[in-house]
Amino acid sequence: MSKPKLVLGNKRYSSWSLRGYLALKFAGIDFDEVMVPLFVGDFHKTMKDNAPEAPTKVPSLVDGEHTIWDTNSIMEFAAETSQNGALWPEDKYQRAHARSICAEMHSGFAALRGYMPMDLGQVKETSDLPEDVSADINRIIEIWSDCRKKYAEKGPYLFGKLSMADAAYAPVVARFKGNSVALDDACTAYMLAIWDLPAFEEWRAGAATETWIINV
Ligand SMILES: N[C@@H](CCC(=O)N[C@@H](CS)C(=O)NCC(=O)O)C(=O)O
Repeated sequence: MSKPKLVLGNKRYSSWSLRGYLALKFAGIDFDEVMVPLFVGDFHKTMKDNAPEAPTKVPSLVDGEHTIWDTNSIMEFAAETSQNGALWPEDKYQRAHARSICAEMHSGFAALRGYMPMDLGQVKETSDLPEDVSADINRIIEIWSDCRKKYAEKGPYLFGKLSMADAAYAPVVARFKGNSVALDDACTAYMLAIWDLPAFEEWRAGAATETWIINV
């Protein structure tokens, strides 16, 4: 049987693709990758050629005749197909909490996304942040701090054990590191725990080989 195929964008820039990739890696699912460089040539046609049922956005996952798109769905599918045990917390209230923060990430933080796009190729100092960007950062710090306070005894990730919530927030780690956002000790420790995940290291190694430059 052929492997599922993850259609993804540039590793340097594509934050949604990173979430889909980590979800599959956390789940221990073996997959092939098809890279569609964003904003290069007829990239929407290339996305469509690779995943005809999906919208012209990355990531999408093609598994035989089935296509799964939109990152939250890929995370759910990966968790259901996991070879590595549960990737949502076992307690139903903690699971609901994890899904709440994933949904919040999926539908929110527009100011942060716009002002600090993921760019794994650069690190800069940032000062005088617009108010809405600071508000998004403060909200993420609130989410992380709350999780770490509640679940620290179980391990170093948002819900102690690694979960899909960590895949959802991994691009924020890249944004915070790339923009030298100051964090307290607990959030810094969380950020480093995610940054050092072997799957995230592999992703960054891939990003480092890319030659496309997008003016973000
Ligand atoms: N809601 C989608 C968002 C996907 C998305 O916006 N992907 C970006 C790249 S990170 C994209 O494909 N952009 C191309 C375009 O908008 O034309 C998801 O969760 O997967």
